[in-house]
Amino acid sequence: MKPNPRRRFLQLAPIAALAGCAAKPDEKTEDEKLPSMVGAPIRAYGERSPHDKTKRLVPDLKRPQLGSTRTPLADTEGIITPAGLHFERHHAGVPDIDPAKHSLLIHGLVDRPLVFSMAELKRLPSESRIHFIECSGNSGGEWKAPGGPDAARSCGLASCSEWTGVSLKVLLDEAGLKKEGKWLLAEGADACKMFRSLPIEKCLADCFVAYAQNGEALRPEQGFPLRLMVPGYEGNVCVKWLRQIKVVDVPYQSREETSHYTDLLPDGTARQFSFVVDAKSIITSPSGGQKMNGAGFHEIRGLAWSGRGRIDRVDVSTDGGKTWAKATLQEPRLSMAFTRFRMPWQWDGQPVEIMSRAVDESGYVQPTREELVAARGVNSQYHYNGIKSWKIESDGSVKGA
Ligand SMILES: Nc1nc2c(c(=O)[nH]1)N[C@H]1C(S)=C(S)[C@@H](COP(=O)(O)O)O[C@H]1N2
Ligand SMILES: [Mo]
Repeated sequence: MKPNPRRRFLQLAPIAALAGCAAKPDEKTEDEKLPSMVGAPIRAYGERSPHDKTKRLVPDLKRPQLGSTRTPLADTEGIITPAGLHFERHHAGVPDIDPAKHSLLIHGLVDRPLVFSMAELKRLPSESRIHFIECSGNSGGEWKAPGGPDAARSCGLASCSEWTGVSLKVLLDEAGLKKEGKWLLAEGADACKMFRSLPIEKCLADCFVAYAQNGEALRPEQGFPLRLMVPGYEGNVCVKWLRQIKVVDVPYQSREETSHYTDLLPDGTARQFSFVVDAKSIITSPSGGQKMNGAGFHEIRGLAWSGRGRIDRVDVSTDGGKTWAKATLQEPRLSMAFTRFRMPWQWDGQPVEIMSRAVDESGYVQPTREELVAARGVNSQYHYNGIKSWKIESDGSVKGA
């Protein structure tokens, strides 16, 4: 019977001397050549292998406190972003907060204003959920100049973690919400005193204050000791170093709601409070900056997410958008979390353009750049979710298209 070539992914040449059947008696077999070594001693907190050099993308800024670092999406697997690679975005640097001295004030339109210490928060009923955070400025460069060179630069202001904490509903029930309370202001303890207004329905539905990330305390960059999690909404509302929540009757038009995070439309009006993250996807492998090591089998891998719920489908095109095939989605598919997609592919070594298109459970289809620009113009720096393509040259190099 002829071997089925489709069964073998890589056409590797077999090794000469197999275990136990060396060609000559004085020659070492392949398994005898495998090295052995005495290991390093035990340690109290694990570190990565020194051979793993994966890093966040850190721009060279004069005032890094105002900046952001990006997740190297092309070098992450599955759906969880390791805490040390979670993107960071802050407007006044990372404060050093002693959790023993930190508290959360809840006041405004409530029956009983309350202050919770961290220890008191941890006594309350807890929950853990996996959610992405995406900065509204992610992919902002693609509005004016599509072609972001790699996955980190084009899309790295998005990450996904398991977050643990207490639901806002539990906290607001303790304080007793007054019926005039329709919005909530959440404020951080960093120097910019960043605050955002959030509609009370969303707060009661699924928001929570998180003190843990991927099984351990939040990292300082992610808001240690406490942050707000607003699943599916633009990252900016997930206020870090959370210190007060005030229940109010109307949105307060904060700096982040007026000068930032609004989209100037072609007719001169602005799109404001566009909280929900629209469905988006990106192929992380092969992606810009990588080099294909030869024609033949390659697995196309990528990430998709939506603020409207689960990802229903991801289509992949390997012919510049002419035809599309359904990718396999990693289970479980979680609501408002990263979803990993995969597709086997035989590359014939010819130049091609590859791209992905996410569809979420609400039926929303990720738009092409042309469709997005037709609807919103090119004035905005925020909320870009157009289809991203990569160009593969015949030498195997991959570039942003
Ligand atoms: N207090 C405070 N919260 C903040 C910010 C900030 O500067 N200060 N940045 C916001 C922005 S713009 C984003 S996108 C997210 C980023 O969260 P991360 O740094 O954990 O990725 O935090 C939000 N929360
Ligand atoms: Mo952001």
